[in-house]
Amino acid sequence: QKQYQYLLVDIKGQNSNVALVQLNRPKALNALCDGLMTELSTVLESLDKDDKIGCIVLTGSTRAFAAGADIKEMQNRKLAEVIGSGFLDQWSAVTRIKKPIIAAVNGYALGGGCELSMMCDIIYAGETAEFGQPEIVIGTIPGAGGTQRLPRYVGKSKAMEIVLTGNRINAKEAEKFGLVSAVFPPDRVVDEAIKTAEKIASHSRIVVQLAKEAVNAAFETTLAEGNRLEKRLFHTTFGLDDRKEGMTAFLEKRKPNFTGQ
Ligand code: CO8
Repeated sequence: QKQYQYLLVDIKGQNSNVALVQLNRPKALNALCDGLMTELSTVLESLDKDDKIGCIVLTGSTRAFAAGADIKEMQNRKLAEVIGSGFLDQWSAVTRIKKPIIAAVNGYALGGGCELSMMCDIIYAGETAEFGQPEIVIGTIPGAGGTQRLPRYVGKSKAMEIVLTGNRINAKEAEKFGLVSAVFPPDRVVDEAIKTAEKIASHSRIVVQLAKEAVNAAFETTLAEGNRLEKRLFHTTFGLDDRKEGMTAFLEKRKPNFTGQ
């Protein structure tokens, strides 16, 4: 296995087709420094290209998924410098990954940590997880989608409350508001995420990619445009061997053998 400074990367699942990426900067509660985010985007991009991998699980530690962007790194930055250097531009790499990413969140998911979890496609939480956008408390505002993705998950009033007060919400609340899709005991979250990832990885890779693209369009465009794109992507599946194989296997009452073609 390749060694990283801020990450642990492992291959999981009965068919070794799930990648588990663990943020590993325990001394700073996985604060997302430049080096960590650069490593993370490089690793995700290489997993995206790896034919053996069908789904990615992203997790942190029991204490923290990630406690935000690195405040030490930001403390003395000036306006011209952050604009000029495109400060934290590399974060958007996470949103360009074509394979599904499941965030398995234990402990703090704050600021950039909450935003990172929202860039993923599914969020599972441990019972002790806490989500929040506390940027306002330190004199700034969310900068990696917190003001844009959070309202799409939880609605305006709740998002405003979270962004304007800096208060944290717990896992149960996050589930109730629609931010996370399931809550598990802390020691089960990663395993449950891997189980779901294995299920996803058992489907056709290429069709999974089209499905992710279609659902994501729901957050980017109008209903009419989104439906038009969905229809075209649906039609596109008819150009794939895997579509024919899936339907044929169903009718022959056997398991499909997908090739990703
Ligand atoms: N950055 C740097 N270091 C951190 C961070 C952070 N975000 N969070 C915690 N740490 C460090 C602490 O400084 C401390 O280090 P040391 O031991 O050297 O003093 C260590 O981690 C442990 O932290 P605490 O002692 O504070 O642990 P507690 O259990 O007492 O508290 C908390 C845990 C509640 C999580 C607390 O650490 C905290 O409030 N952290 C800051 C949370 C926060 O404000 N996050 C938002 C940061 S701003 C942001 O994310 C902007 C995102 C913009 C993204 C833009 C992308 C384009």
